[in-house]
Amino acid sequence: MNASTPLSPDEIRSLFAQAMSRMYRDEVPLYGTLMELVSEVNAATLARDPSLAARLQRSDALDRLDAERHGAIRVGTPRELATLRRLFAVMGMHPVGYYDLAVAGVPVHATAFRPVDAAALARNPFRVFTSLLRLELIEDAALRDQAAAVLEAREIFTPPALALIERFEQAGGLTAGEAAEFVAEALETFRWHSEATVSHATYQALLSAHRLIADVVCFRGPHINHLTPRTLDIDAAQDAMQARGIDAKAVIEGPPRRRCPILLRQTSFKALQEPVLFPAGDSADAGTHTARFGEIEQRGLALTPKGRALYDSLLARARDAGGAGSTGDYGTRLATAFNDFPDDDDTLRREGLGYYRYALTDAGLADRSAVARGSVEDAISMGLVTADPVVYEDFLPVSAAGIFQSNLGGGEQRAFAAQSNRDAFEKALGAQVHDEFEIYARIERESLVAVGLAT
Ligand code: OOG
Ligand code: NI
Repeated sequence: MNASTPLSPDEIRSLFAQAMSRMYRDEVPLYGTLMELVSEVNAATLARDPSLAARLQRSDALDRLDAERHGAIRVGTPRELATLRRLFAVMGMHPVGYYDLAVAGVPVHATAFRPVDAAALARNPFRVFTSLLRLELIEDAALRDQAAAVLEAREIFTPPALALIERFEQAGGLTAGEAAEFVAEALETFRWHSEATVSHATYQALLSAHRLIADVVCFRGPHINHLTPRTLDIDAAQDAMQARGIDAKAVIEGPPRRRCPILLRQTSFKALQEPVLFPAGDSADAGTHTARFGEIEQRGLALTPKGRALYDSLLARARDAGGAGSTGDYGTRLATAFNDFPDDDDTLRREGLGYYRYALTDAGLADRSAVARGSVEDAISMGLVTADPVVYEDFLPVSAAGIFQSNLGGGEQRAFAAQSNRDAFEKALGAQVHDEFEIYARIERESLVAVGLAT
């Protein structure tokens, strides 16, 4: 390759994801333990279930499995969010979905930066859940103004990172040398800083307004707060975490264990209490901050709007039933509620509850005209075509709120009455977020076209 040939955004994303993983492993050694544990559980799961291995291979998910993870950051201003959008675009990551966490007591709204097309996802699906603080939810006006002033004064990107973003936008790509520099410079934005930018008193005041506000406002940058590998068996991984004495969250967020996994199940280990120095004149005050944690997740079928509506209603049923006079623990209620969600791929597909990706079998490859003669169902029943679940690449607001809550350390629970404000979020972002359902529907449709069952 010529030194001036641009590297693809997919390649830059892979380099960045690797660099981020190395950095976080150095910063939070328990993350390294988690990665080992997940890779052992995945190897055992695949050895036990060759059909799962074959299915993942068909849908391009096997090769990416070990590299697969998501991270999360929280920023404070529209300018920071808009610049992150441009930074992630260099790596082929685009904003998908709008998540309002205020209803769950967390004063942020968010999107996920991730690759959107099937080829890019197969290469490396690295995603970053990115939240924007809603300062307007701080009630105390003086404190709100102080927080805004602190945020306005900081610059979370290095000058070379900003220059390389512009270079990418003008040239339409970065050379290998530029990409390497970009990755190193971009990493600086996500690094942990053990020195706060405000006094201990200001930190405390922001902390009591909301712990998350202190986390966003008091540091030089939006430190990556977790990096999550993908496990094929989250129950086994949760047991393994507990067996190693890792302080795991009690409840796995999301749907219950099923034969056909849907959406996303997640669990985390509790946030670390880390030493921080707060500036105090010529010296510094010692204190601590609780922000960073570890998380693992299992991903399943991407649901259609119909499937998602069913999911939301069953989850609400399990959660609401926790009130007075309810019977059973949460796990039992969840399992009971989800008895009403079909749990075999044929039914899920035929009832239009999830998205599937179609591929020709050897027999189908040998006789493509036979495929085109009948319906999708015919082609499947004749063994000419397979239908495999499209993997859910996004997040779940209720789960995200649970993860936030369990890691804020203060056990606080309060709902903000604020309206969800997608328009304000998109204005800050400087773009509209992609619709996740459209992306999944397109992946399904393209696979039908490729096998000759749609035009
Ligand atoms: C993000 C929490 C959301 C997930 O996996 O749902 C998230 C945060 O704590 O900043 O990462
Ligand atoms: Ni997460």
